[in-house]
Amino acid sequence: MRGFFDPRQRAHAPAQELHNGGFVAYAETPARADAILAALGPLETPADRGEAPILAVHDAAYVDFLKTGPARWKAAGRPGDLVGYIWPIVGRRPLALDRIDALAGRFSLDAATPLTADTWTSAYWSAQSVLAALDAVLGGDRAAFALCRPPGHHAGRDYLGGYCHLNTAAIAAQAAIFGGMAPVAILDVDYHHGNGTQDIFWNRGDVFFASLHADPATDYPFYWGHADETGEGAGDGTTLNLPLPQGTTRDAFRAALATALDRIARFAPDLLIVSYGADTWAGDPISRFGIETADYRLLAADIAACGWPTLIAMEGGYACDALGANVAGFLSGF
Ligand code: OKP
Ligand code: ZN
Repeated sequence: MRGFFDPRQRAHAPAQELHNGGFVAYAETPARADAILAALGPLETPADRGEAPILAVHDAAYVDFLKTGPARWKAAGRPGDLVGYIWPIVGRRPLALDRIDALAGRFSLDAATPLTADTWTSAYWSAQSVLAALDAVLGGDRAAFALCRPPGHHAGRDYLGGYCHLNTAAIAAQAAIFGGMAPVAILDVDYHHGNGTQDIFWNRGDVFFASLHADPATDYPFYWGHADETGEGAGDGTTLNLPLPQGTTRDAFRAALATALDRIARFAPDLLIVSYGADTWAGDPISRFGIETADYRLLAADIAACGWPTLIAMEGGYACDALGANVAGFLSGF
């Protein structure tokens, strides 16, 4: 299977994140990419397909904020990385404010995703990697892998959060549709709900979004991923959320996966995009499922057995010592 990664995806490295009321080392590190590369061997460097596929999903004002925000933050005399600390909560009148502090809240979901001067570059090449993998599948490959780092599934049309800035799965889905592969299904098997992907395609009838994740009653992102969220308008019924309790192990996960695959089969997609997170692994430092390394091959084989052309986009997974083996195990199932 072909895989894609650009070395510029390493540059984004915030110093710390707000976690449980204190500051801790940022969990979404460049070392994650190195661990995956060590297990898979060198991956191909993507070509530059430009900003158009990104702007087909994300608002121009948000993209401008990602590009220019860190310099404006620095120019305002702020010593640390750019991070929001005030948010326009639901019900406030919308104000088009230009202060960088206001923009940081306007364009973010949480205070755990700082921006550095390098964030845009890394997020841009993460998106280029997913687009290169998509082209491999559009060209006839059975499956392709994009080492997306930073990840994408928490980012919405105009907001960052959960270590994510550009929604790589959504960018690939939209590009696939423009490329004539439709409808598209996105299967999100990261430990956390893919709120950004769900949000982007919430009222779309041409993209099915299915997600297995820790119950948002106990886990981030809390406000999304509940079982009663099923889409609206043209997208009514094209969102499927299967929240699972902390402690979930292989067999229960596999049963939920079968439910998701069955629903996707009824949607008859031209293309499957898998948002793959290895943070479902039993030893993950920020997650609470009990999937073992050997389980990933089996789970992936269940997906592969459906026969859809498949693009696998990397999302989370924070146990660097096991990350390479977990990703390699998952890809081996294809
Ligand atoms: C990103 B991905 C809770 C901190 C939560 C955000 C988790 C983002 C996960 N104290 N931090 O889905 O793997
Ligand atoms: Zn996750």
